[in-house]
Amino acid sequence: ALSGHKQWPEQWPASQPKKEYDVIIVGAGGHGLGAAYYLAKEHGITNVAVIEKGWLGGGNTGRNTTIIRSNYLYDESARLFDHALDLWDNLSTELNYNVMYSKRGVMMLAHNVHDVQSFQRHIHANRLNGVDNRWLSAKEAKAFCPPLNISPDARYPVMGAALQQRAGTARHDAVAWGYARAAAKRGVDIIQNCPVISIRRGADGAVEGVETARGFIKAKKIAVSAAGHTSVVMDSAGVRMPLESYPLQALVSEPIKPVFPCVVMSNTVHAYISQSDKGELVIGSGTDQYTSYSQRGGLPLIEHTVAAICEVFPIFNRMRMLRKWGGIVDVTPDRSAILGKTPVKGLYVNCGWGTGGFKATPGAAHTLAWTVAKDEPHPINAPFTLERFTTGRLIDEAAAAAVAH
Ligand code: FAD
Ligand code: PYC
Repeated sequence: ALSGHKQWPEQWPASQPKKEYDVIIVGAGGHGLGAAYYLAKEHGITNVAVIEKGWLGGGNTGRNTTIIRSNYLYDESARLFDHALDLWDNLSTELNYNVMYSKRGVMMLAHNVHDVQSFQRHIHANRLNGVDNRWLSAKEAKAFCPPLNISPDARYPVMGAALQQRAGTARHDAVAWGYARAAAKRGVDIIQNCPVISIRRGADGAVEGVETARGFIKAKKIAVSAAGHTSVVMDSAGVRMPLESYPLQALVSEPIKPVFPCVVMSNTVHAYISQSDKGELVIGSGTDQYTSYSQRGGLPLIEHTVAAICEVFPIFNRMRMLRKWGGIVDVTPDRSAILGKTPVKGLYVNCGWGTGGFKATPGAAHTLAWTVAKDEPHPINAPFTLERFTTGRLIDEAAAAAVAH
């Protein structure tokens, strides 16, 4: 640091766009960068550009509360999220970059009979799928997380909790940086500050390339991984997506000594909390109630969330909050992702992760790379089609998404 960072090696080169690529990925979040990495590493496809309108990792990847878990209800989701968890296990070694994956356990609080029944259903479904999840009484929940208020007089009494011990958190920026560095080392171009304005299609309907702020770039295949802006980018290719974009907000407190050993989520009170390795409490809300592309969101949501946190964890009553921010999340009608081919030849999409795609990053990226390379669904992403909204074969994960929206 005393060198003013002048002697620090470059992590990835600032690439200039070439005229043509085999694959262009729109969006340098964890999902897009990860897909580029797996395309290069597992499929030998290195003539790839990841094109980002801002700075890499500056979208939801760098704005999320980093909760990683796989306790979803349906078999399709269990396979996808558990595949991601398997990849998380070894990601730091794989990328030679410490993504600080910490399996500190995610506990979901039940505050009423509906919560108890719903979580117990999830626990049974998870265990049938080999996903770890177990029921804790209120006392056991407090033993696992001592700051928890389990008084029966509490405004939101705790009736028990579901605990996924293998779940936890990771350092979000490191995920983007690690994938970026590893992809660039294998020849991928990462082009920042270059908005994709539209996707151009030829007379036969297949993709031809992208119009960008720095001119037209030709590509045989295009994968859109643009999170909250996916519907806009896809619209330019003539594909209407079943997505709504909402702000989702988070905030952090001033840093304090370690007091909070795990992650706690409460869907009913619309709040979730963990403590970062820097000491800040990391807190998040439900989505704003209106669609918007503003990356900030409304203050009433934050007030509601902080009030709920103070009720459930009275020891935090006098904490000061340092900063808050928002990201734009892309929500599907069944709260599950859309991941794979589209009706347009050469066009692929990875979106609809809504409030919960960080945990899926390695799994989504890994299976998307497979689909782009082979032009066919991966067995794990095969159910997550765009067509399910016309066939009706939905994967309704509204309850497991856990964040109010
Ligand atoms: P992003 O990281 O958003 O990347 C998409 C990129 O596309 C962006 O960098 C954007 O700038 C770029 N882009 C968009 N349009 C264009 C264009 N036209 N041209 C070029 N580039 C473009 N998930 C969890 O699993 N756990 C959590 O705890 C969690 N908490 C969250 C808390 C908040 C406050 C928010 C906002 C989200 C949270 N999520 C969480 C959701 C998670 O962050 C996202 O689902 C995930 O990060 C999506 O990753 P991505 O790579 O697809 O998107
Ligand atoms: O999907 O686990 C999640 C999550 C937590 C906070 C926001 N999303």
